[in-house]
Amino acid sequence: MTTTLPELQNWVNSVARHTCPDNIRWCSGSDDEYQEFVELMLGDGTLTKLNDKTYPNCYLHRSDPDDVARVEHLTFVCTKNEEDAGQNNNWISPADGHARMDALFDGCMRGRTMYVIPYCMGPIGSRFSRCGVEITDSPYVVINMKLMTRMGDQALKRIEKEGIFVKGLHSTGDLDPERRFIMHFPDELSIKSFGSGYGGNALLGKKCHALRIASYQARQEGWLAEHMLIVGLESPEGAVHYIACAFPSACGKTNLAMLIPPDELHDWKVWTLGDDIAWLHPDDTGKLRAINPESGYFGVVPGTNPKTNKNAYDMIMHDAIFTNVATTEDNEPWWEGKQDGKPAKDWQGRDYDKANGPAAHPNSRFTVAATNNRSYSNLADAPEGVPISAIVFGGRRKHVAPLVFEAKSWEHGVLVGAGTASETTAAMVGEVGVIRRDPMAMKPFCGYNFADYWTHWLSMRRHAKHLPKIFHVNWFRQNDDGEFLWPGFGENLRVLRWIIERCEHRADAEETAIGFLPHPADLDTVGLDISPETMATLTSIDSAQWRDEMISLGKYLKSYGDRTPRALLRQQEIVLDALGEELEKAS
Ligand code: GTP
Ligand code: SPV
Ligand code: MN
Repeated sequence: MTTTLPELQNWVNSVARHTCPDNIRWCSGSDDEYQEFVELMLGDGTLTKLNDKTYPNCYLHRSDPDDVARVEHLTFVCTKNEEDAGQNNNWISPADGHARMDALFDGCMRGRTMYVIPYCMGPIGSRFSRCGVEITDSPYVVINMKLMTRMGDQALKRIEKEGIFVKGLHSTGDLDPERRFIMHFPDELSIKSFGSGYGGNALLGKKCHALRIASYQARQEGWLAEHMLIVGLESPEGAVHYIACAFPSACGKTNLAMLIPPDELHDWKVWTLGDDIAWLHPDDTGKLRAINPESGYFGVVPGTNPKTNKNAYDMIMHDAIFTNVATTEDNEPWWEGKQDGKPAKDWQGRDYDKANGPAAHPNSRFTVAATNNRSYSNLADAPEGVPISAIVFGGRRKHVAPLVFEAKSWEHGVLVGAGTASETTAAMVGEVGVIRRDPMAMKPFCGYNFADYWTHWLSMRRHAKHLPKIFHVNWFRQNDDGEFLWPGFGENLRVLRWIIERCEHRADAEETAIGFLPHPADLDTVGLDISPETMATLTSIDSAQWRDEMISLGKYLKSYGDRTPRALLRQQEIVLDALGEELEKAS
């Protein structure tokens, strides 16, 4: 197979001349091809087969121990002007970026096969979908792309018809962290990634294309490409609301997207549209509609068990790829928080020894097709997407942030999003548990200057008349003993229910300086073992702490200089003034 599109053929030819592979393989995306690559990797040890009785068609991949997460310090956005990339990104000029990457790619595929993967982000027939072609020398990337995107023949047909595609060039190189870079050239719709085989570094359809490149295009075209799950919530009366939630990496998107209602809310239904990325477009009626550009999940494994998330637990028991989990004596996958079995070998294949740290890597992941998920929505393939009732921002905050609050307006909601802060997690290389600003959960993924991004968010007012309400949640509040105050997981539906009822103007709330908070009685806690004191803590704010929070946010926003939208600073001043009044009244 080759292609009828000269631009694609020429690009593949020129990459081949430059990287010197032994073979070129155009991927069709068929099941047979998937199996062929699995066999190839079982043969050379890239994959091992897991217990086929209990985990049919499941495979384990152990990555290089120095290649276990995204590398933000090695990720670049190469715009012509440095200011356009913004201080939120690493920058290097396109010419220098290409020169550096081309030197790395020179002859790097000698002795290897070069795979050409046409893919479509979003339903094949949707006008919102965008296509790309990833060239890689990693068959592991190919099988992951097969589970996570609509890839192969169908995508190639669309590319040949449209003539437009994102060019993604990837090589694992020698996995030397000193020779590892992920560079984006948004004006050329191209990506070059070298030296990593892991997740978002290597599966270029995901963060590189569907967030960094897409966010850049979305700004030019009047839509939003966001790090958000999309979930449908069906009430006992049969009304369905779709909400989109932006939480930073490893802060609960996958879990929320497929949550199982607690017994007390058993007559609610939850439908998963997406667990990581949403593309939001204003429609003709002035509403925002969302599609999930992906068709599979690359999810955090640790913590998954029948209690926290039975949907996820069950969906990874067949036809799944595990990366960097531990294994049991019976060759089943094992991870911290599994609540069953014990590890024999750790994620590096060593005999398990507590002294070596966790058995499964904290950023160990599963890859599955979305169709494995029992709660997968049949609207996930709808070309027009689903209408969004509420946008929810959130983070991992031990202190300060209450369980939930509602922004007072779209403009205030943009401030709430821009002000999101969260403790860092194992999803990226670096220290864990450090609070950092992660506006809209897009710090690692926004393909341009954050100040322009906030301006773009504010401008959605002009594109869409009936914008969703905006909320903020925090499932991760802790007491002094480091225990979570809120049970989380399925119980989060209680909070989502209040959010929906606010959208329907049916639920009560108290107005505070930072937004509307539920009174404890406004949240359904029937059957929950939670004290009134804890509920009071979760549903109130400390005005003095919030004043500090707002002052620091003001400094942060201003650090973006003249480009920071005045309207956003104005919102920050309004909240700060209101907090001042609250404090004065209290004293
Ligand atoms: P990325 O794939 O990195 O974008 O992560 P994500 O946002 O999808 O996070 P995910 O749902 O995989 O959750 C990450 C970790 O947080 C897992 O270990 C979960 O068990 C844990 N977690 C998720 N939801 C909750 C919750 O409501 N409460 C608590 N305490 N932990 C949670
Ligand atoms: C994230 O870090 O937000 C992920 C995992 O979803 S990765 O695909 O590696 O970016
Ligand atoms: Mn993510």
